[in-house]
Amino acid sequence: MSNPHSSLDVAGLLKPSGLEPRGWLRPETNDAPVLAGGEPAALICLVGHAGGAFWPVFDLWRKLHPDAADPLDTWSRHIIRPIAARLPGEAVFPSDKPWQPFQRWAMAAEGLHPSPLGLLIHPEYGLWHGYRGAILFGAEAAKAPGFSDLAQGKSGGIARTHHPCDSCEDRPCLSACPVEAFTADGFAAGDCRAHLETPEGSRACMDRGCLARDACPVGRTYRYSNAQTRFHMAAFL
Ligand code: B12
Ligand code: SF4
Ligand code: SF4
Repeated sequence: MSNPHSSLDVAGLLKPSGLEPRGWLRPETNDAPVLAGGEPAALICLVGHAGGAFWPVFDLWRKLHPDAADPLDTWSRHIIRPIAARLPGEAVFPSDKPWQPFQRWAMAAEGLHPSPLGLLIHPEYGLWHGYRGAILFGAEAAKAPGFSDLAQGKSGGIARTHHPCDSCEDRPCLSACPVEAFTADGFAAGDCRAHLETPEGSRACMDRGCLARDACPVGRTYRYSNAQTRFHMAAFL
């Protein structure tokens, strides 16, 4: 009989939603998120998407649930929680407070690096990917066959990947923002939001998405559709 606790099953369980396991890591005990019973998590599976694979599934769901608050977060809980419970694990979500360090986990699990915009850049997907949740496993569940060979490294599962920004001389992402919101001190979210409320910002960034993100040449085939981009921009504002 095939073992239900396998990485392939996580992928299979997520597949109908357009989400996928994005990477695995074994956190250090003193840095691990704590499970409901007080035990530190021994294994973490990041759940997310490359490009807009989940968009048609989510878009249909939100049309059927027009009154749902924070629809993408609500849909993500609706999809990931029952899958986590079945494995068995516990789901956590990127917008739940206190914020879990999703980007740090992704750097460890997938070997990704931050772009100058702060978003992590993937060698294949570019800036067109995100995280919708993570499944935390206790020590016992993490020993299950299929999991035990995952993420053998101390804090991360795979070697660091090629960093596309290293060979990007012109850095078009940094010159595309009309209000120069990417500063040495980080992302000037207030300047960005103020621009989005102007007629020019509404015509450009709100309608077609962040011009800086869109200026990056990496992973163009994963670029979100304009409908998805508009949804994320409206949620950001
Ligand atoms: C607060 C927050 C914001 C804030 C502030 C973001 C900021 N740049 O300061 C606001 C509302 C402005 C924001 C905006 C956006 N965000 Co945001 N945001 C978050 C959130 C909820 C918490 C971040 C946090 O503080 N975590 C707590 C710390 C402890 O976690 P951490 O992983 O260790 O954080 C480290 C990294 O973030 C890193 N880091 C952060 N910025 C930078 C910049 C550089 C240059 C470097 C080297 C490192 C670095 O340092 C942190 C400390 O270790 C995360 C989800 C999450 N839980 O992480 C999403 C998240 C970071 N956001 C995300 C996205 C997509 C966006 C937007 C593009 C939204 C949109 N319009 O579509 C914009 C982009 C703005 C931008 N250029 O940063 C994604 C990033 C995915 C990716 N590819 O990396 C995340 C992971 C959410 C998700 N569901 O996937 N966001
Ligand atoms: S435009 Fe160049 S520097 Fe900017 S995120 Fe893309 S690869 Fe990195
Ligand atoms: S959305 Fe527009 S104003 Fe905001 S950071 Fe991106 S390019 Fe700049």
